[in-house]
Amino acid sequence: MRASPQPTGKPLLDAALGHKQKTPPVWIMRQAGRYLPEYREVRAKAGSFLDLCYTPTLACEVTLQPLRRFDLDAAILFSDILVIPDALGQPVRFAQGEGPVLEPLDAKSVASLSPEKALDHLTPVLETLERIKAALAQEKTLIGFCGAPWTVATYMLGGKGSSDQAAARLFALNEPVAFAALIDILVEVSARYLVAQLRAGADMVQIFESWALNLDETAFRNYVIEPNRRLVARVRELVPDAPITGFPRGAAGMLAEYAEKTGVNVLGLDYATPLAFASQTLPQTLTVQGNLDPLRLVAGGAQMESRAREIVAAFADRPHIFNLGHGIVPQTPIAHVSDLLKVIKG
Ligand code: 1CP
Repeated sequence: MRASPQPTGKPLLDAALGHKQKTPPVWIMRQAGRYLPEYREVRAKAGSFLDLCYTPTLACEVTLQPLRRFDLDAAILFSDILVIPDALGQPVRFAQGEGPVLEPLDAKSVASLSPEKALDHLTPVLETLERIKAALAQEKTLIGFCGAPWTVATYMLGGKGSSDQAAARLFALNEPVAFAALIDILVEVSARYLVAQLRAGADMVQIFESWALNLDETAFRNYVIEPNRRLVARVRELVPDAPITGFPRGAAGMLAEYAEKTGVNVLGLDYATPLAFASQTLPQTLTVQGNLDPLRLVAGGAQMESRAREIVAAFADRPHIFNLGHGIVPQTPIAHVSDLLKVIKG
């Protein structure tokens, strides 16, 4: 178990470092986004979604928007996990109302990715972090992030989001050499990217493994745990003690093994994770993050408030960061977010 450094005065970072807080600090996955009219306004004038990600003044502005409305304990860099394929020379475009579209890789095209130039392409994202850091109140935590190698690979191999990741799962089985080469590239580039984010002002970083679903235990160990373990280790070679959150969505019975083998400080729980299971199987010194169903926030009212209280009570014996169990959705009423924060913060 890692020794906890001294408290920093930033409640969310302190919870991540293992210091239990009186009330759980809160942030909301995808807290900048389409449920906010001020986001939609900036998004409309930015041009494409990636133009927004690569324009530091605008990306900084939308990062800070949710903190002006709500008493959140962290800002999360406004960007996307798919800037990595874009930076590797596999262009990404976001079709209106459709999500990401890429030209899928085959075994040969893996070799033509350009990891050496990737970080140059991401300079505007690092400038965004510097701007956010300069504008953010002292007690707020700044979170950087990337997608985990497997999750990013599912988009690079499938060319779009999918519910079963079949293209990537088959590629891994049929083309093991090219798959391993792709994962190696993603581990190294993502590690250098996270290190650059920490140096540009991020207090901590989150690895989004959004597609840890649909994998048997052997595949889970090979595609999820091992690359996440290598990514965490590589970041800490360059920034010792870097505070890192892992969010392996859908990990279910593999959660404890994921946390133990990767060495993350914080384990993000999706909303399907039963509270009693989490508190019984995860070590009490591990910080947990989560895990309200985003649709409970859409519906709001008494059901939302009682479930939020159950989550807080279930993790009262350990460091806990309150969050949703996946991203906030565009149809969420803004008033429900304020109601939720009142329940958590009293
Ligand atoms: O037009 C728009 O405004 C596009 C909507 C949008 C937004 C607001 C996309 C497209 N990405 C983002 C920002 C984003 N993406 C953030 C910003 C910081 C925040 O406020 O939280 C973050 C952290 C992400 C991360 C991300 N992108 C993930 C991991 C988290 C998760 O939700 O599981 C994933 C899977 C993506 C891919 C992606 N980008 C955008 C969409 C619609 C998707 C999902 C596509 C799919 O369902 O497969």
